[in-house]
Amino acid sequence: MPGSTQSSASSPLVEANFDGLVGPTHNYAGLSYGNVASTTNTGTTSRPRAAALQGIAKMRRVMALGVPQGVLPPHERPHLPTLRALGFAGGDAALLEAARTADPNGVLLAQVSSASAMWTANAATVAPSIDTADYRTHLLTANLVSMFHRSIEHPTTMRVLSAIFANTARFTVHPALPSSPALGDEGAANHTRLFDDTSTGGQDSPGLHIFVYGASNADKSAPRPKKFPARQTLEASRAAARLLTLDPKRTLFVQQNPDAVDAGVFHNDVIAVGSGRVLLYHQHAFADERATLDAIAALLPSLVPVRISADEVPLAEVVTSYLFNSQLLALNPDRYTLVAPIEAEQSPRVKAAIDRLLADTANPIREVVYLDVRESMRNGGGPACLRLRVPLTEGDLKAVNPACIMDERKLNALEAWVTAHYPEELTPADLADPTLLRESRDALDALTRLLELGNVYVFQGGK
Ligand code: SUG
Repeated sequence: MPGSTQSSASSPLVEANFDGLVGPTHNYAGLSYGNVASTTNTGTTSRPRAAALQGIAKMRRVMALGVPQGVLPPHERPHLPTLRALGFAGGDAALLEAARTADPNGVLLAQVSSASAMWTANAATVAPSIDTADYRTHLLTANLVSMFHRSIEHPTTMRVLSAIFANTARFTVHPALPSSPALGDEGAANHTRLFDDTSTGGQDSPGLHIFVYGASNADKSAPRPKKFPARQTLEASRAAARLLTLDPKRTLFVQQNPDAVDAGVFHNDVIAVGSGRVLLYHQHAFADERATLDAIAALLPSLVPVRISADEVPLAEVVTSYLFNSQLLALNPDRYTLVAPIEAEQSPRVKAAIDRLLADTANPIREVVYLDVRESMRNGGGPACLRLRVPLTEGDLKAVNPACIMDERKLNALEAWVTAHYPEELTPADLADPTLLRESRDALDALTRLLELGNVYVFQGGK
């Protein structure tokens, strides 16, 4: 294979998870139209320190289950380069004051202050070396154009990913697609890689890549959501598959159910999760359930579909419980683990559905772990939103910036760093305070040294 750097034949993949660290400006500003939790909690008081510690506790728990655990840093917020790009001028404090005065409702300041980079399932779409034309791991940075506060993430995400996956013989990090609504791309939240883990190949098996889009930009006559935005376009998904150099014969493009988008399912990972040979999904996940399942089974005969019907869990409760935003860990072909938000345990109907599927030996999901990521959940981000899955060979894993791969000592150091730097509480009104900006910069400066990232932020001179 031209450009091949390694043989994939005898190198089993291990799925590493890169969790986003919640940033010090974590707040509830109601910025995401179509995301029910974000809208419901607008203007309420957030707890950045607790949010970051909940995220670290999740990493610790998942790491203990045997998953290599990486971390992606928060972005610099408030993002003053965006205010300058919008014509505001002056020093730091003057810029914040000008933004506050220009928009007394505080929306602009909230948009440049959101800690939304924590949801790293939206950072990029990933294809492991075993599936790509040049046997490199490819990562396509997501443009996140649908929401202004998220559309400013991709330049920093690109720099961060390039600093972590810096070995160009093994990794290719692609810049985001052009920032047009025609090419709205929300990353791995709308992409699932399945593989046959029962064959002798096990984790060596090539993947089947399922891209789920909200609407086609080109085909305006096709069904589309009527109320809320379809954040992922078919055209963006197709471009992603090309850039990741995937085999078209092992790639599927599937439309999300437009009614589910209108019920608050703004990403596919709010209504389906797949891993190994298992696809856990809701009856209303896809525009055409039968055709989707048939297409997947044709390419992956060992597929185990695990269906939850609307009778068992209605769509509204899918959205409030985030049952499908669980992490599904295929660590052992006979024993999968579901890492679910505690909100799923607290809903009697959802808990009963989980208990039913754990008892059903027709699927390999045997265990559930409920975790508290409530601060993130209140903005519509569950356990699965908080992590980017990166399947790596042993050699790939060794080539990742080691300071970003966690162990107990590094997680302890991160906890101490959060406790030293993060505010306990924040309201949207606090975002104009220059002290918060200063303290956030100090925190990120210290973090880039802990994670050995170099100068990835603009305030540090990063470009
Ligand atoms: O893009 N919420 C994020 C949540 C992203 C969840 N990610 C996945 N499903 N993979 C979003 O809507 C809310 C910010 C606010 O309102 O303050 C926000 O951006």
